[in-house]
Amino acid sequence: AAPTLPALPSSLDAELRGAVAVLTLDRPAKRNALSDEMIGGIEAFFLGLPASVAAVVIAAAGDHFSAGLDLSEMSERSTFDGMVHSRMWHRVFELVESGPVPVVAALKGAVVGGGLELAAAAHIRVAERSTFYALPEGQRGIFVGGGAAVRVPRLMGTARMIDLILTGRRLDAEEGAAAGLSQYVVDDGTGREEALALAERIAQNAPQTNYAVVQALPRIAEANPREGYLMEAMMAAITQGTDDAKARMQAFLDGRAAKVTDR
Ligand code: 1HE
Repeated sequence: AAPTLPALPSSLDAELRGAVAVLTLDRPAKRNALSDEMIGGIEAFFLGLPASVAAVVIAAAGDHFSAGLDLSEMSERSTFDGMVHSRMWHRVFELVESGPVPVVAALKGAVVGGGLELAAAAHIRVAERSTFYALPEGQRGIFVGGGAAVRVPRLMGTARMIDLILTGRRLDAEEGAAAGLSQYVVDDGTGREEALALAERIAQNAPQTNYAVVQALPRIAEANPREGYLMEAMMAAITQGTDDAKARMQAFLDGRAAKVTDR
């Protein structure tokens, strides 16, 4: 049977484009503010990815990637509910970061608060020039709760994150790229296509290499070097032992594979 994606709430849209699945935040009237419904839908999307999917793009409808947590859902929440809510976001964004395949986020406009937390869980961020980043939690009287305290310092360093949250200031696309928040800056209106092109290229990599990059590399980078080197050696051995790797290396030696200079 043809692969299908799970049913999603109307605030999200999903599309299969060959080996790439595109998830679109589709609540532009509310600047893609992340409601509980959307967080649940993101979870359903990642849990229901067909095995034929080798890479994911997260894009957004409208002018903004995401204005972060849906503040209209917050006022009724008790302290304990807040704890459970934050852990729900952690669970879902962990699926983004450590799911089966690489994820490319196409950013534009506001990438703010929880929107930056979602973006930070992706593996590659492509930012249109319109992108601006901010952590307005200081003005709202709250703290980050979707993993930013762990993931954002990894990208930009703790001091830069402290500056963002204490001052509430914005970084534009170029400043964000220089600080480590995105790996690419592209023209307005092209982010989704650029992210798709990257995802299509990623989908052509050997699955065992993509798996090692998503599952092992972040752990190795944070492990003690002694354990890190051992994990690296195990992943090197596992990947190179596959028939797929042997065939790809032979193809290069026979002059049938792309050279680095062809890319
Ligand atoms: C929202 C939200 C939201 C917009 N929750 N409804 N995030 C923030 O503090 C960011 C708050 N948002 C903004 O600063 C601005 O909306 C934007 C800069 C993103 C966009 O500005 P603009 O002028 O294009 O749109 P707008 O007129 O402000 O918003 C359009 C509508 O979206 C409006 O609703 P409407 O019914 O009056 O049309 C807004 O109320 C609504 N809207 N953002 C709910 N965030 C797990 S912890 C994570 C912690 C956080 O994420 S804190 C950061 C929250």
